[in-house]
Amino acid sequence: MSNFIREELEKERKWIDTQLSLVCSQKPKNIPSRLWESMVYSLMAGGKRLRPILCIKTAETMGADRKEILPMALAFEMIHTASLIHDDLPAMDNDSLRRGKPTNHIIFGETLAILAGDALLAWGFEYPLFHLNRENIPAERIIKAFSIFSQAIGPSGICGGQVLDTDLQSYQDNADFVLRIARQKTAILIQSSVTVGAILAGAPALVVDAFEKYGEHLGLAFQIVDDILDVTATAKVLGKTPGKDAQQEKNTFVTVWGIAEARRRALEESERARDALNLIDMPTSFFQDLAIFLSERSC
Ligand code: GRG
Repeated sequence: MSNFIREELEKERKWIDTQLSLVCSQKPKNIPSRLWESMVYSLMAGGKRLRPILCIKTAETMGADRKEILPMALAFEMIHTASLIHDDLPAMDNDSLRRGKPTNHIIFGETLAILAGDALLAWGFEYPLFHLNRENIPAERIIKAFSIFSQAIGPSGICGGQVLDTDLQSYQDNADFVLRIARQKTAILIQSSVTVGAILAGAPALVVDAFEKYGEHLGLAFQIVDDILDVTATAKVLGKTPGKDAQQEKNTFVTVWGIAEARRRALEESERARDALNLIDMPTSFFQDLAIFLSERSC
C-alpha cells in the first residue's frame, strides 16, 4: 500500500507542479515584476501540494473532470503558500528556511514578502473566480464552495488559528487548546480542500458530510505528525528549520502528550478519517491509503 500511495502522490504532485508552472510562466499585465517574482518564488519553491491534490481527487471521485476543478485546486496552493510566507516573517515564526530554500523575506525583504503574501491571498480568490467554467459548474455550487473556502481562511479559519498559536494573551495551558489551534491553524484548510472538491463536483449532502469529517481528522493527524517531526526530523528532510516549537516554548501535541502518545493519537485520527468514509458507497481507497500514509509520514 505504502508504495502505491507514495507513487500516486508523487505523480499528482508533479502534475500540480506542471500546472502551476504553466500559470506562472506568463505574468498577468499590471502586476509589478518584482511582486510577481516574489509570488512565483514561493509558489514554485516546492512542497507536497497536498491541498490541491485533495481537492482534485475528491472531485474526480465524484465524477468531475480534473481540468474543470483545477483553478480551485490551484487556489488552495496560492492561499497555503501565502500563509507560509506570512508565517515565516520576523513578526511571526521568524524563519529563514522553507521548502528547502531561503524564505521569501530573506530573498525579497520584509515589505515584498508581506505584499506577496497579500497578493497570493487575493489571487486565490481572483484566479478561480475568473477561470472556473461557469457553463459546466452551476453558480450555486461555486457560491457554496467559496463560502467554505473563505471561512477556512478568515478569522474563524487559519487567520484565527495563527492568532491562537502566536498571541500570548490568547494562550491557554491545556491539551484542548492545542487541539483547537491545530483544528483552526491546519486542519480547516485541509478539510475545506476535500469539501470544496466534493461540492464543486455536485456531491450529495451525505457525501460532502463524510468528506468533511474525513478532512478534519486527516488534518488533525497531519498536524500531530508535523509536531512530532519538528522534534525528530532534520532540516534537510523537512525543508524547514526543526526545533522551532521548543525554541519558542510552544505547547504542541508533543509537549502535552509526549512522542509515543502523539504517534498513537495520529493513528487514531487517521482511523477516524477512514471511518468517516466507510459511511459512503464510493471508491475511496486513495483517501483511505492517504490517511494511513500521512499519519506515518516521515517528512
Ligand atoms: C491567509 C496570508 C494568510 C495568512 C493566514 C500566517 C497565517 C495566517 C497562517 C499560518 C498557519 C500555518 C503556518 C499553519 C501550519 C500549517 C502547516 C502544517 C504547514 C505545513 O504544510 P505542508 O507540510 O507544507 O503541507 P508544504 O511545504 O509541503 O506545502
